[in-house]
Amino acid sequence: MLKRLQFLTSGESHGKGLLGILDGLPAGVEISEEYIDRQLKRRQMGHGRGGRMKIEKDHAQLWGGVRHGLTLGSPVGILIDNLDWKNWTKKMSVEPIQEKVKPVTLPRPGHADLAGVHKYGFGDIRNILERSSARETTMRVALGSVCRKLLEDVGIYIGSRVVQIHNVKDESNYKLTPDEMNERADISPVRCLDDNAEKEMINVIDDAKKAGDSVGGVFEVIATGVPYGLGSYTQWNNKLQARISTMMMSINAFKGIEIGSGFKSASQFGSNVHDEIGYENGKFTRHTNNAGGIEGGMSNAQPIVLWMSMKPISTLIKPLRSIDIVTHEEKNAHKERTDSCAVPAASVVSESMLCITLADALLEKFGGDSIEQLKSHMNNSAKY
Ligand code: EPS
Repeated sequence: MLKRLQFLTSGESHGKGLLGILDGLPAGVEISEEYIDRQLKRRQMGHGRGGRMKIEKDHAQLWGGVRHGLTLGSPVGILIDNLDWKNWTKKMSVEPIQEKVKPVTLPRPGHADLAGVHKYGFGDIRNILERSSARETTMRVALGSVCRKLLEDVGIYIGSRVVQIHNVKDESNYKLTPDEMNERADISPVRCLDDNAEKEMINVIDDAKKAGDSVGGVFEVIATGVPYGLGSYTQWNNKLQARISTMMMSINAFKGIEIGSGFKSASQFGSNVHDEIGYENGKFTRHTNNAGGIEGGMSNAQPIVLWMSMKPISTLIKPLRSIDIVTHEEKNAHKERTDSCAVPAASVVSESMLCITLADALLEKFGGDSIEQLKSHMNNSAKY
């Protein structure tokens, strides 16, 4: 559903590292490894992460598309080494090896394992789980950061906060800019803005961890500074909410997305749902933002507001029942190092996917081979 940008990632969770290419960006966007690393660090944090995040110190190496700190308009290439690779050189060797490596044969309910072995005809679930691991989202954050920089250059900002973990909710309402939201969320171990809810969220994660279990949750993602008219009502695949949803629902373990008042609006009268229009200082305004910044498949210059739900991670320390794919014996599912909760990290991944989607829709509407051209096109025709 991307119209102007393209991106691909490659790499296994315990392979040498991750590779990413982002094509279609204009020239002249100021970007550095340090800027990308700041976002990568945000993804590595969060109470409930497992041992892997103690091993990794994710660092983006810019391999192409950037010269003297500015994008060239050519594909941006990024490499991120897996520091854990040194412990997996045999099990994950690219070359054939003499030594026998014990295959993984006990599929984890909820993961890609069982459908994956049937689809590809593998006898070793490791061939599935390495790529279906959420390790891949590291590269999405790296590529998304380059888009984030472009958006910031034209006044579009993206932030997020955790709203719920398991059955603990933060029900407060906040009126914060995305930067203010991230500033507060990033110092919370669960990216939650309410101190009481934060404590309870930490407890619920600790309890799950002790029980060898996992928990999911809900988070909010917002974008401000978006002008009128990204996306279009003219064709199904032009609609902005469809483009955002495709990108969001491609993130591991994501189970649902709500836009604006989302599912809640189903039980309301239309008169309570639609955002009345006002006019102040030469601009149309809205009394509310239940639409979450999108009407008729287009941005309407109000903040874009999304709520996303993530299921509990399916790799469990206390595994569920499963069947061996070779012997068909009933046994417990495969145990692999895991996180008891990755909701805070997922909120950062989600921000990054929104950055790519909005940068794409912005470039589609305003065009430009350089950031200067994009800015000048926006100065001429963007409406807020
Ligand atoms: C992850 C890396 C993985 C897991 C986690 C997310 O590393 P490892 O498998 O070496 O511990 O910690 O992925 C899963 C739990 C999963 O089921 O895919 C990461 O970098 O975010």
